[in-house]
Amino acid sequence: MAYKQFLPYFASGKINKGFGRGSAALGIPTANYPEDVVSTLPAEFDNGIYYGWAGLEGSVYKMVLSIGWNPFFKNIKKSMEVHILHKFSGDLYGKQLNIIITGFIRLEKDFSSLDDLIAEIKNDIKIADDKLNDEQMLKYKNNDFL
Ligand code: RBF
Ligand code: MG
Repeated sequence: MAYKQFLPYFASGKINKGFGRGSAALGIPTANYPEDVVSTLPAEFDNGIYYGWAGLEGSVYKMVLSIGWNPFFKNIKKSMEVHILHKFSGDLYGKQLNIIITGFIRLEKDFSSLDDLIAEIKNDIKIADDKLNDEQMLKYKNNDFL
């Protein structure tokens, strides 16, 4: 797997309006990065589900990230979507989001139902929440980049 050579990976950009599907259909809102940030990813960076830290307006949160074509929804454009492990009251469109991707969870998959996709994402969130408590991962939390 090629992703290993790129971690930790630092990215930042302004949050774009996505399809709104994350909140509406899944109940799991995601902050979408604009195309210029997605196209900056190295070509060999594997599509998949990652975790790390998100910096937004001076606070740092745990996050999970999906990179790829969302096979379940058959997207034609590659996306880079961050789910922050925090409940926000309003939407985050236009805000600057800095992330450090510190670990890999799994490859993107297709699912036979929306419920299966949601269950898998909830499991990803649990894995991220847990892994980010490791000392090796916590050391990135105070990075000035965020
Ligand atoms: N979409 C897929 O088609 N397959 C996946 O395996 C998949 N895993 C995801 C894991 C996480 C942690 C998140 C936040 C999203 C994932 N998605 C996946 C993307 C999901 O379909 C997308 O967030 C919604 O379609 C909203 O754009
Ligand atoms: Mg989204």
